[in-house]
Order: sequence, then structure tokens, then C-alpha cells
Amino acid sequence: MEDSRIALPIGTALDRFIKNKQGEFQYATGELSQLLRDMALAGKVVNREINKAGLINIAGAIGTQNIQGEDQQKLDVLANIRFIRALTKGGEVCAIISEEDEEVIDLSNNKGKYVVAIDPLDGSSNIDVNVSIGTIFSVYRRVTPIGNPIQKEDILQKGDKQVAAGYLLYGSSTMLVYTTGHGVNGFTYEPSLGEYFLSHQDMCIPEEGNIFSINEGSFNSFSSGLKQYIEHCRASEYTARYIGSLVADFHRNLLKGGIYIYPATAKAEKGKLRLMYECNALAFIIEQAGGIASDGKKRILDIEPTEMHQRVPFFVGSKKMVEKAEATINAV
Ligand code: AMP
Ligand code: P6P
Repeated sequence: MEDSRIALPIGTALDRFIKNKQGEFQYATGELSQLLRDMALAGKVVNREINKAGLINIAGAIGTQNIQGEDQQKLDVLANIRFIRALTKGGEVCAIISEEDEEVIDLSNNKGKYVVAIDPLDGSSNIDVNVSIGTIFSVYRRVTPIGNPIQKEDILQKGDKQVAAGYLLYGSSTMLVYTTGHGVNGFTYEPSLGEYFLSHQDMCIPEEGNIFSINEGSFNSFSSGLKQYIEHCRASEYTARYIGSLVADFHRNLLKGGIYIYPATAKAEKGKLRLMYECNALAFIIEQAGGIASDGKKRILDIEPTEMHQRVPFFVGSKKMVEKAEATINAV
């Protein structure tokens, strides 16, 4: 009997995929490969802790707030520690921008070639209600000479300078999805083997879709143009899907087609999402998958950052849907 009928291939392991891709860059030293492995390892540890959240005392808030004034959940802080520790031990990173830390984290590793911007656990308020949550990260090459202390220009780089970007989705299964500028690939974690396996090769978002993801509870504070676009979605009988967890909404729309919008609202006059460690990474991924991402007017990856935690309005997803939203909003 043919082997594959009794033993289905399990797909390419992440480690082999990373190694194969490195081989396409003859001058590569292996530093980016190691950084990607460090992120994957931390993702396994965070995944384990999330899956225990209902059973041991690591769910819930810890009574402190982050720079954004948001209640920190225990797992927010745990995830932050895990990723910082993994990147510190990996030795490839000189600095980290984290949603959970007001100041840049200087790893005092001036030989490190890369800077990482990370939201260690996005959507963490959903942990207690068992809704999928995620980690979002961007990787930049430092611009000042290696061996010297990091400078501001190493930290505040435009999104189009990203070397890599990805997210981990802790959902019905845990996935790592990332790009290094040559397409988007998704890996599903197999806990029994402790390894991620290629499950979604060359991911592409449909150019058109019929899912719109926005918190319509803020409808009254939307601009008139945005109200018109939402009314267009309703009249077109699109499906409204918004689970309050950016990575989960983004991932579904990436697979099925759709648009995710977090606009300026009365409560968040520049929008809620952060440019450096949420929007830039997802914008890089969506462009690599054939979609687009803007602040309603300007390409996200072209926005010159002015501060680490700055917020921007975020429109991301299927090319034709985002274009239609931009045209509607900017017509009034
Ligand atoms: P490195 O010398 O390892 O820092 O790699 C130098 C450059 O080669 C990186 O910034 C990437 O553009 C590319 N590269 C190296 N390794 C990989 C990989 N595993 N996957 C994709 N691109 C890679
Ligand atoms: P709202 C979670 O806090 C988050 O950053 C995203 O994951 C999510 O899409 C959004 O905020 C939800 O915010 O204001 O609609 O509850």
C-alpha cells in the first residue's frame, strides 16, 4: 500500500522552513532565523499559559495600568516577560518596543542587529471569556552602526522598513503567521509534538469580500463618510463580524476576505490601535498577501512615526473593500 495512504505527510516544520528560506540569502548569517525561532519559542510558552488560564490563578487583572491607561491582565505581563526573555536570550535584538512598557527596552546588546516592536498579548480582556487572542510583532534592522548604543532613529522607523512581521493567534488552534517580504505563510502548532507545521502556504486575501469588522456601538461618533460606508455594507447585506480581538478578526478576514476598521471615535480621536506594534505589522502582512492598509487616507507603511505609542485610524483588508471605504470617506 502506498506510504502516503497509511502515513499522511505532516507538512514542513517551521524550523526547516526558516532554514530553507535562509538558504535563499547567501550572505545571511542566521541572525534573523534565530530571531524568528525565538519568537516561535516564546509563543509556545505563552500558548501553554493561556491554555491554563481558566485553571490556575493567572487570569484577570493585576490592578495596574499600562502606558495606554488600560488595565493590565496577568497574562499581558506574563506574555511580555516571556517575549522579552526569549529575545534577550536569543541575542539577535538590541532593543524592544512593547505595548506594556512606556520606554524602549534597551537590551544592552549593542551587537544585536535587530529591533522588535511587539504587542505581547492583544485582546487580553477577552482571556476571561475564552475568546481568541494574539501576539503581534514587527522586526526592523537597526540603522545606527552595530556596536554603538541604540539611538532614537533605530526605534522610530517607518513600517516600510520592516524586515519581518507576524502574529501568533491563540485560537481553536495556535498559529504563527509571518512574512519577511516574500509572501505570507501560516504555521499551525501541534502541542503533542511541540512544533509548528506549515499549514497555510503563500496566504493571499481575496481582492473582494463581504465581511466588515467594526465596533458599530460607536456608530454615532463616526464621520459622516464612514457612516455612509457602513450603510453601504449593510445595504450590500455584508456579514458583520467583530469579536473584539484584532488578530482573530484580521486572520479571519485574511482567509475569507473582508475589512477591519478601527476609526477615530469620540473616545479615541486618533483611533485606538498603535502604529508601531499593531498596525505596521498587520499592514506589512496584508500587503504581502495582496491587500491594503491605510489610516483612511495614507498607506500605513508610509506613516513617519513620531512617538512609540502613537495611535492611528486603521483600515485593513481586501483591496477593493478598503479602496471603497477610502473613496466613500474622502468623498464628503
Ligand atoms: P541575517 O544575516 O541572518 O540577519 O539575514 C540577513 C537578511 O537576509 C535578513 O534581513 C533577511 O532579509 C534575509 N534572511 C535571512 N534569513 C532569512 C530567513 N530565515 N527567512 C527570510 N529571510 C531571511
Ligand atoms: P473596542 C483589544 O483591546 C483591541 O486592541 C483589539 O484587539 C480589538 O479589535 C479592539 O481593541 C476592540 O476595541 O473599542 O471595539 O472594544
